[in-house]
Amino acid sequence: MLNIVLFGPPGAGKGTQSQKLITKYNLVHLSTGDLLRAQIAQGTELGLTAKKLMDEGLLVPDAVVIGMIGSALETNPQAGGFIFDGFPRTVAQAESLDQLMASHNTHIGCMIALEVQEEELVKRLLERGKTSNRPDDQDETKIRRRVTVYNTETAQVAGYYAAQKKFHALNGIGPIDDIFGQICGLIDLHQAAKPETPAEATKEVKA
Ligand code: B4P
Repeated sequence: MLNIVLFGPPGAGKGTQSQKLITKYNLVHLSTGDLLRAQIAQGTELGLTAKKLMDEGLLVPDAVVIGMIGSALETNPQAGGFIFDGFPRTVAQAESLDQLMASHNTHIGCMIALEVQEEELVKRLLERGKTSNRPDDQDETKIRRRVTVYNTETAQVAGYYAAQKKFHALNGIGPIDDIFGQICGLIDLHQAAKPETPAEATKEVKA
């Protein structure tokens, strides 16, 4: 099973690359941003609470997003693997994801981080804001707050995966297809080097 965390600041290209990756590797795309926006669109209580925080560029509480990911894993029992986009965003979320993966007899294979500087992020998100109807994309102050939240609360998640030797960083600036090619190169190397599941790893050790 191939489980990948796609990481990076807001606007780094996570959603964009996820769309291409799910087709090539037949993965289920789990974007906490998309799941939260679906709750907002349905007008649920969770969505109403999340909207206030998201519109201000702040993180939604860990328990909310962890619960959503847990439910999404339950509803996709046949998945060949998952791409986690925008999750985990805190170390507490990363720890919970490891527990959830273990409870499904699988694990995170690798984290791929897209590195993009703040001015480029602001430019991309303001551009997207012209058509996305997302309040968090339409105001430069809010976009910069999201980048600050990333730097103060989320960036440390990279260290969590680096400690497990699962962290890889790529330059997220350049043509989308070139970046996609580099991500695929990393995934293919990872798949060639590692057994797919802990169960298979055990088999391999015994053989
Ligand atoms: P998300 O929905 O995750 O949104 P995002 O960080 O803006 O990234 P996204 O994937 O959409 O953009 P992409 O980089 O692909 O989060 C929104 C909010 O939800 C958060 O602020 C938070 O409030 C809440 N939230 C979500 N997950 C949470 C969690 N786990 N915990 C707590 N709160 C959570 O693309 C951006 C733009 O760049 C696009 O227009 C794209 O076309 C363009 N682009 C991409 N690649 C490019 C390239 N190579 N060159 C030029 N442009 C490019």
